[in-house]
Amino acid sequence: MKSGVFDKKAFIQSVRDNLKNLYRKTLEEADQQEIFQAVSFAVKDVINDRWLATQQVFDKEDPKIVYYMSMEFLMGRALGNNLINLKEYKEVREALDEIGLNLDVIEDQEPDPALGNGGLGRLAACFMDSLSTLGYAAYGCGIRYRYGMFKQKIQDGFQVEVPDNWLKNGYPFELHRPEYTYEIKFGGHVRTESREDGSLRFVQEDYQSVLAIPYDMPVVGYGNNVVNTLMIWDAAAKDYFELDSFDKGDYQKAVEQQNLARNLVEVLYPNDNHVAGKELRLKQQYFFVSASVQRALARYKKNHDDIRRLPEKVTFQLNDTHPTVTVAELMRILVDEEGLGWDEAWEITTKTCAYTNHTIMAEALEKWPIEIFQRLLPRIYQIVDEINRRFVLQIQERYPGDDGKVARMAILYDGQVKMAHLAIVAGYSVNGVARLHTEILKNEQLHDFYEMFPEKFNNKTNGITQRRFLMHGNPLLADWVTKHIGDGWITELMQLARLVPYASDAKAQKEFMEIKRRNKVRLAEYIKEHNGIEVDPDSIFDVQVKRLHEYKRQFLNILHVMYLYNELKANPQMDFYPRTFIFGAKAAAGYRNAKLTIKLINSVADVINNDADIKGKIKVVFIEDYRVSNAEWIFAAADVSEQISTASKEASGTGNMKFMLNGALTLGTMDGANVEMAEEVGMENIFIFGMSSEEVIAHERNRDYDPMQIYNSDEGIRKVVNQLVDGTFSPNDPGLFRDLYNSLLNTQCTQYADTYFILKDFRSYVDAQKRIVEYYQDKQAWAKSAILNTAHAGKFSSDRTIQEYVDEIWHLDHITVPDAL
Ligand code: DL6
Repeated sequence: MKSGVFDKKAFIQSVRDNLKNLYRKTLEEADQQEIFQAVSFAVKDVINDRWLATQQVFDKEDPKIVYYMSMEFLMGRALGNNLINLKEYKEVREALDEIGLNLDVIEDQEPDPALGNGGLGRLAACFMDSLSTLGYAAYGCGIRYRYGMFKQKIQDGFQVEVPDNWLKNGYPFELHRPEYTYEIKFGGHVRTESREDGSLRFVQEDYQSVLAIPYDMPVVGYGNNVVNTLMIWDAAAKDYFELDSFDKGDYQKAVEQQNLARNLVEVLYPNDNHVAGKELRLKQQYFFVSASVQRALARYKKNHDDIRRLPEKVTFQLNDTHPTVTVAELMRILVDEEGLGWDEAWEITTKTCAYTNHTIMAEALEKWPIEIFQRLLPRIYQIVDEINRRFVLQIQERYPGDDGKVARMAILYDGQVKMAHLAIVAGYSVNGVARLHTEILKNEQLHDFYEMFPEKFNNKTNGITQRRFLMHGNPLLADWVTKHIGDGWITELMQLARLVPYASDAKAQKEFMEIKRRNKVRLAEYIKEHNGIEVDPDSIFDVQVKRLHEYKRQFLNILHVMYLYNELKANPQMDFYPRTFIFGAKAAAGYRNAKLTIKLINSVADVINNDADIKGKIKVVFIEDYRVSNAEWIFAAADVSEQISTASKEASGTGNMKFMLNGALTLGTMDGANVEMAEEVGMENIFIFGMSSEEVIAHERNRDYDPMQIYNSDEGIRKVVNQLVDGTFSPNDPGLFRDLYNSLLNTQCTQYADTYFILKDFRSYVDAQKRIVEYYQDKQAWAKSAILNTAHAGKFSSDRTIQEYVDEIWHLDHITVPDAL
């Protein structure tokens, strides 16, 4: 298959050849997994030509490169996405069709590479897609976890975690690169010796070491021949290869090094917006950071003699604080290996590293006990200690006598290493991920730092890639959009605004809603197959899919479902428009209340779905194992998108944007990027409820919120809260949901009761839900709003976000890759 010109015959031949070479089988003998592998290798063949061509452009033009440092890349399946970006999706589908193969079935064989938890990891994947599509040189740097995000099974309504062995059949889109192996050192101690010129040299001794070996994955740009690289690191024991230690009888050390290597990359920590503070996690961080920085510097040094000019060609973007040791590792290499003085090294480092903050949740702020940090990374600790010493002097000079400032801002304090402080002090840019979030960082969370370094702070509102979340996930709507405004939106999403006139056009409305219905039928079939539940495609599909976290308030949603059910039970004849409430969420394995909320949703579903009295007017569905691949179908089918976090808590959200792009109307709080979505689409096309972030922050500051008052004065609320403990939804174990009940009312249980203001926002949420149902019944008005949501989603493309990072932070050079030979 030649790039640009799709040759059907050659492609089929390539698939047949691959089957022969990989499995010694004919097309007729191969199973679907084998066919997936063979098709993927045929596609990779085309990608490799462009990948090579891109590398040649890198070598020739020497563009500045961004290294996107991230513990997580939630890539999702690659085959379909690669075909789309190669602009050969339809051609390949037809070619396969001719030989009796179905591309949907083949795509379904691919494991869902889930090297990430949720929003942060998926954002990194969207950014890689946009970097390639916009023609900028980039490496994603991460870890090749053997087991990604766990697979979720629901058993008896409870979440059960099952390991995700995504590599078991081999992954066709990765390339093993042992020639770029690096050694990473842990532990031991640091010896100081004098150089000839009198300066000091620091030598780490008695350490344990591990080899980092990269696997490269191609990231294909849309229709432009650019292929960037995601390099994810595997670990191997050094002595396992050299067998030296065995020879010397140092068997114990060899075994330890093997164990270290095996454990390091074994599993992704399944926590979203929460740190567990495990030693192994810090090892993972240093492991991939050290390897990536070494590879980046080796690449730079291949073509440049002067390390002082590194910032002209290299920038490291730290995706949250997880890769913050980048700062100290770069200092270590510059000082210890390149022989630079501290000031020179610091000058380079602080022009090369930039930091993105993704959360204000206190439990997600990374702090490492000094004891662990120093023991695992003795030389890195010395460097952090020196950075801290100098920074504290700076604070004291600026705020003489203000010990509070030092206490709040120091990097090392109270026996802890505060990673966000290190990232801010060393970073040349600090950005939040939505305007409101950035303002909260500046005015509340990071106010002291903002006061000291206002020039570092900036906002980059998140975005999503339309190639995956419209073209691939919703081909019917993608074609409809193209039919009306041409295909420019695929790379310039702002062009969607040209759909605005169609929002009032009866024919366009009918077509748009017909597409929505077909997507609802597709999802209804999925639900029937996976949950055994019949749902009515003409009911309102009200959807909340995201990680399960108390601040995201799935609990509020299900309490409202219980409330509606009570109303309908009390008055079965009432006018009631059929509703289907769809949930999908994974909870961190050790997060009790989150897991209990999943059980509650499933228990409520059991009772309501099986209650003949309500005649199927309410259905509740919990979709098992919510992940990138089924998400694409869910976004396409939603009427209502639930974005109901407690205002101020959701940094941005990106699911909200995917729903909007697919024509769902948002039911949300003024939180994260919802604020900017409302601004784009207009308040008449979005349903906003609940307290503002200012109100929430004021209550938190004054500690004056009392949920018991609401419970005592509102009968409807009291009834649903009591149902948590009276056995209505858990007749065999009435105490099952007591912890959830306590979280609302009992101050003993959390810092304060109802931390996330569920009862406070409950009535406002009920009202917004009522408005939605009324509005939905005005078919024309709804269709108009739905089209306007798609039409105004242009701002939320990750292409726009990346262009802003390039213009305002990274200053990368644009590259053009010619057609491969
Ligand atoms: O920026 C991506 C994504 C935001 O859209 C979410 O609002 C935010 O919760 C999430 N943050 C994290 C932080 N995790 N840690 N640490 O996942 O980032």
